[in-house]
Amino acid sequence: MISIAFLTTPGVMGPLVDPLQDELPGVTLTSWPQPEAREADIAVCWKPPAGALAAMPNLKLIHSIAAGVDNILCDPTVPDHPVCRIVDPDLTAGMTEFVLWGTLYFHRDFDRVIGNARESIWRRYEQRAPFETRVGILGLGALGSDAATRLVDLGFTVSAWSRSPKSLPGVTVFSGEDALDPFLAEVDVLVSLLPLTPSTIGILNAERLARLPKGAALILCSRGEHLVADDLVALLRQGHLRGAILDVFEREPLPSDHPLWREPGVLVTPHMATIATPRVIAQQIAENVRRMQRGAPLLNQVDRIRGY
Ligand code: NDP
Ligand code: OXD
Repeated sequence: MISIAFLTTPGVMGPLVDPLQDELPGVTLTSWPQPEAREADIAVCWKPPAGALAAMPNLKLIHSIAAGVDNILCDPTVPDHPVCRIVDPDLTAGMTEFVLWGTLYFHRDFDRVIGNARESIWRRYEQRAPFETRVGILGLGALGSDAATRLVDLGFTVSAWSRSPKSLPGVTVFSGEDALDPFLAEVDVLVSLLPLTPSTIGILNAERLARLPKGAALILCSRGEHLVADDLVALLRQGHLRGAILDVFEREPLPSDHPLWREPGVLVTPHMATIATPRVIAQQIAENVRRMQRGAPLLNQVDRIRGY
């Protein structure tokens, strides 16, 4: 019988227990650092302790409970087993909702109106048509493509940046590092949906953010490590950038005394852009366990070389 070990931060494992037992009757579930966890065949991970996966001699499959796998691959000792992630229509729909909300927050001036309301200021801003707002999406994968398509449906002018050339109806796609600066130069609302890899860490730094037109805004939904937060704050204070919605941070939860909570123009959200349900996570893990057992190709396996 198959055995699964949870290598996660506290609180993550509990809600997965019942759905996994329903999906895989008879499965043995353990949790790191229990001694039995070392003997498990499958590791279910979110931020596994460094070195732990390398210490599991029977390990055959490493499964992220999230779309991102940076929390696993950041450990150079991770053994060379398949690593799979979560891709799900409802997870995608949740991210698209967040991106649409964030785009409208700036496009319809809610950032300004909410600030004005706190000071009882009645002020209307000139309404713009959606095509007048250029939304640029960094990353055109499972999440970025859906958000881009829905923004096109609403009439926004949409561009995107990916590593390899791509084509998506209504979206102007830029690809490769050389295309990043020209892409940024034409963006009013920049949405980050990149995976965190050695090529994308710190990508939103002073030099890149300064390429955005004056008055542009940022929606950071990817990972905190993509952003050099001090550079963002400097550009906000200089008036080059208008505002930012930050959903992800280098340190989470963001400490209550962190200055970003109080930085004018910054709205902090608690890594909630989208979240897969325990039922969906369990179904996808179980499906991959069954595939592994019968030697079938796994779903949503990441490319260890690319890092996503
Ligand atoms: P995918 O792997 O499906 O897509 C990644 C996209 O990024 C691809 O288009 C890829 O290009 C592009 N990309 C990767 N590296 C580069 C690079 N160096 N230069 C240019 N483009 C690059 O990922 P998902 O869409 O599923 O998820 C994206 C990220 O969203 C996750 O990794 C995670 O960090 C974050 N996330 C955040 C959540 C939240 O609640 N805040 C929830 C879920 C995910 P190409 O197409 O050419 O391969
Ligand atoms: C994810 C996340 O990667 O929640 O799924 O950030």
